[in-house]
Amino acid sequence: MGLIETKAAPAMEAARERYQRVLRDYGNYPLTKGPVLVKNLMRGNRGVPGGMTDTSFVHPYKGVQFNGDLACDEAVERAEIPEAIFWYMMVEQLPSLDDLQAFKSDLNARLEVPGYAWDTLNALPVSTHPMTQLQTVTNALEGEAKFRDAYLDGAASGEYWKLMLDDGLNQIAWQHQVAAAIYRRIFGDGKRVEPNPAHDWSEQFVHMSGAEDPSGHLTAYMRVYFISHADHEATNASANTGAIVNSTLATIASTLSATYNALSGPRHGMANQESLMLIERVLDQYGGVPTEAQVTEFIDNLLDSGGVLPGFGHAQLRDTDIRFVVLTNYLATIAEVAEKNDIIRCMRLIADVAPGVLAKRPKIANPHQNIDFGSGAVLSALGLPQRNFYTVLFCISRMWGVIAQAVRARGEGKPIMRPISLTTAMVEEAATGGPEALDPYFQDE
Ligand code: NMX
Ligand code: MLT
Repeated sequence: MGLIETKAAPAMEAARERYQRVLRDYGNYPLTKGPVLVKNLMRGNRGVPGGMTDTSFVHPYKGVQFNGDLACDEAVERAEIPEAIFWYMMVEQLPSLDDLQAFKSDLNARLEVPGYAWDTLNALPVSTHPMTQLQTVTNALEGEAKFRDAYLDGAASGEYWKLMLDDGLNQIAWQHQVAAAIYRRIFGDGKRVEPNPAHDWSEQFVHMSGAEDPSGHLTAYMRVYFISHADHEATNASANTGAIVNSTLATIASTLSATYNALSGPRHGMANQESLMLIERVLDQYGGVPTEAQVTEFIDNLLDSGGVLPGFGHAQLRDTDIRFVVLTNYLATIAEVAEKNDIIRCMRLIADVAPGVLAKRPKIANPHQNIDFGSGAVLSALGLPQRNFYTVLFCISRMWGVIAQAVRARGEGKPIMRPISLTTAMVEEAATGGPEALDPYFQDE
């Protein structure tokens, strides 16, 4: 039993007891002030509580709060590395230096990636999108799941979280290696670089990717990046997908692969790639950093032609994403370079101008920047301009939260996720005949 399992065990036991008690004592209490309206359902369940996790909450104005109390900026300051945030989500306390050292050693002992993962990767054409390469190798690693064998051997349900944690720690030790190998395959000389156990996880990633980082700024930024993207409550599209898949008792590898598939869409994790593409398009169209009037004109034209401005808007947030602020604040450490960098100058200009332009379109609920508008621009300024790789970085960040959520869900004894769905005719029936018209379709509790 590793230290994180020992330390997480009391938190997990308390979480299970609390989960069962809340269900038992409050199961029949109403959860929301008003009824769920037809438009809630028809607009992607917006505003409807659709999941439950204690690893983080997303406040509409303040943004993500790990374990419901540690804001993103504080998390970056106090945890410093994603390993510590994972520990926080699992153990409910930040690790001591000794805890962290033991945790790093545990991860380092798992660094050997099964050889067939590399064979699987190398079987794909180099031209395959980096996200597809990541999803494919992650899915292939399913074969390593200790949970699956133990389950088939009749493991007790109380043991599930430990098995999922064990598999999850293996994935943590492998995923940055897979991502770095994909990067080198597509953008480098194709040779893999071994991880250095003396490094932390983020340092290992930068080292293995072969990216130039003589100043250490890229590594420092990656730590901030990985923490900022690590978790965003249970119901964003990727975490929700992962939670559903894991609730079927599928393996952590399948859970991650499904999570990554959800992240691959441009309304979600691919918006970071699209944001940088947009900035480059603006620079190209105006022959350099445009004026405010030109940015306004560009956005108006984009929206008038039915386009979407990537990196703006959010399904839950209603103000500038704290993660955008945290990531772009990093530019202060490379202020001189940033001032002269056209991508950064253009990103900042659009970030200033766009909210006013978007706010004139009342249908857009949140005209502010989200994490994706800044994350890639900073990466490009730090020497990582390969934008179709950016969603891979989002994936190996989100991995930390999805594993923590899955382990906790199994520890709490949550059941398979299975909400009811309605036909359009039923929605019309409820709207015209009152909600009781749907009674025959609901199961008895
Ligand atoms: N540019 C243009 N139109 C927008 C934008 C935007 N940035 N954001 C919302 N709208 C539109 C949206 O398409 C919808 O139009 P319609 O009714 O014609 O379908 C209308 O405004 C209402 O949408 P909202 O209720 O404001 O947003 P919703 O909760 O449905 O969607 C996003 C949230 C994030 C999908 C949406 O804001 C968007 O597409 N943003 C751009 C893509 C992006 O940045 N995604 C990344 C999100 C963060 N992440 O990391 O995943
Ligand atoms: C995320 O980090 O998952 C995105 O901001 C999307 C979301 O929360 O809905």
